[in-house]
Amino acid sequence: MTSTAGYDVERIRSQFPILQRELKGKPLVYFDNAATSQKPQVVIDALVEYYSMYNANIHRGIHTLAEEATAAYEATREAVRAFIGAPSTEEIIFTRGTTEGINLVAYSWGRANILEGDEIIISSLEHHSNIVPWQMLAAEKGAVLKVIPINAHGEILLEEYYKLLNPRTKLVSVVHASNSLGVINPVKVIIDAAHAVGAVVMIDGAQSTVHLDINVQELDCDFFAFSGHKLYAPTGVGALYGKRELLEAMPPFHGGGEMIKEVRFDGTTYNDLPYKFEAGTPNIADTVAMKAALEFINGIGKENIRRHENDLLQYGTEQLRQIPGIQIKGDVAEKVSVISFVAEGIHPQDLGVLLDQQGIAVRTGSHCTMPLMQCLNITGTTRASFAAYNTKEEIDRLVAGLHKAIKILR
Ligand code: 7TS
Repeated sequence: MTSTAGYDVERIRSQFPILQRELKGKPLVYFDNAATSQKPQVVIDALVEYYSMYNANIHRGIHTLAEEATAAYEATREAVRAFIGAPSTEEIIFTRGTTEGINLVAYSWGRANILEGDEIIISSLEHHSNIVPWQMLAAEKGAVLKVIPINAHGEILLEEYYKLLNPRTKLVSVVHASNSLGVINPVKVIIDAAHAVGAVVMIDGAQSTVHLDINVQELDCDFFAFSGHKLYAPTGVGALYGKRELLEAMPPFHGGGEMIKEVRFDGTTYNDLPYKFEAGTPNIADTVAMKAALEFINGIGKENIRRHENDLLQYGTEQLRQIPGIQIKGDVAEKVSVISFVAEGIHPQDLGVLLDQQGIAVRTGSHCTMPLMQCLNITGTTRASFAAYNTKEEIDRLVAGLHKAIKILR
């Protein structure tokens, strides 16, 4: 057994049906967890149970099934609140994921608060979903989008960030942990400095929420978005946290049922938080199952998972550093369990295809961070990202697979 003392990785693996699968005649090695994680049986069961036992539309029916579905949906809201340390469930809005959470803020808060000449700051590390909504907003409003530079390791240059801040800065939106490199940003420092000039701060927690302890009150961020599917929950569900006073002052994002108190042809009054931002029938089943995913993580203990993932990260980094011609990008101390690398003279996609032929799933390309790739002067990387169920044996298979692929491609 190669797992960290007390961490029963085989027991954890046995809860993920997909890990029994063979790919190209070999046991699947799934190292694309930063894109989406696999789902444990408890999450799959929660979906089946919902549809088998209490499928109904929520918040509207007075019949038993509707009450049960509503209770389960709202129980997830409480589980999310606790998971990210938010003060109240009114401040937790269910979304389709991080992308929708950021767009909600850009459309609702942004269009109400950003004026011509105002400045929005993002970082060089952002995923496209934390770039494009702000570009669209800036273009519409005549606002200015500024970008915090990074060094060659992918670390934010804080001194340069401080120089960008000024009284015209209205919003700072940065990623907590980079999906492409794994680098963890010093978000607390970034948030405090933004607040000092009166700016609002949004944190993209897509990659951090599964790996790091999140407490939005300690961070003091104004908005925080994450996706369920990266933390063992189904696709199509996530959450946005926002500070109550901001959410209350914001206009709705989508109009429709559920988000209203009263509708008349001569005017409509909007519902209270969080329903004001949840128009229409939501993704009930996947939201209900997200609670099972959060309980799965809490059951193992985030700290235990983190220790295990850090072991994998350290082991994998040491192994990959020994392969001639391989260079790790974002090779810094403060990282989540992502190893992104380039192999001299080899296109990442070719490497990905040859690894796939050996049953190893990695992600290749720009990882939806094209501007970051431009900053690093590369077109893309090969990325291996680890989850609670990965093992050192799997990393050994990656290393062997890389040797084999490099021999073929060189
Ligand atoms: N922000 C970051 C940092 C991300 O990693 C992702 C998805 C998103 C936002 C968007 O999340 P979504 O759930 O709304 O799509 N990242 C990746 C990835 O690295 N590979 O595939 C998706």
